[in-house]
Amino acid sequence: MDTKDQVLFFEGKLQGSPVHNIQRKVKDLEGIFQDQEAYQNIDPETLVYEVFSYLPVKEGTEGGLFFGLSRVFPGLVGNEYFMTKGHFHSKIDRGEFYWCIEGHGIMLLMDMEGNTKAEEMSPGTLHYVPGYTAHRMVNTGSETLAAGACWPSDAGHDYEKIARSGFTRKVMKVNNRATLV
Ligand code: S6P
Ligand code: ZN
Repeated sequence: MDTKDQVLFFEGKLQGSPVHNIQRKVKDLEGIFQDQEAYQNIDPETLVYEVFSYLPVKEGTEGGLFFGLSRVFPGLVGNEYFMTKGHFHSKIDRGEFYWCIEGHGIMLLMDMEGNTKAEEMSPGTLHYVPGYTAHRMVNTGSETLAAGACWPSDAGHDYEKIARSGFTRKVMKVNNRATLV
């Protein structure tokens, strides 16, 4: 068997020659966190999350699937937990599955009217992101929050809407507890 292009997904890692890695540092997340002063005071090189992805077909292909592993590190910007940028899909009706494999956090889901739903993430929880729904992972724990994800290869990412108006609710540390505000 030819193992050159084999992809392995175990022990919280996605490995193999076809796997891509993207890192998002504090300096890449301008405008995402609320507390600007706290944001400016964090080392811009601090790693907030990384995404490993396996894209077996060309981006935009109809009918294919992509696979990813997102790892959000523990941390805070002011009182706001480290989280992913969050996005709608460019083909906005496209859905996605996420499942948590490590750590604790919240999957924030927001529809186009701005209604937000928060789903608790812990190892084994499964999360369906319907179409027309922005999604973001928030690490409320003290370890890395890791989740696998699978989405259609023609979904794309629309970060613009979130950059413009954000999510209507945020997950903050209030009295030592994760609170939706
Ligand atoms: C792709 C899927 C994930 C995210 C990843 C990072 O549709 O939802 O792979 O890309 O969790 O989040 P973001 O918002 O920075 O793309
Ligand atoms: Zn997505």
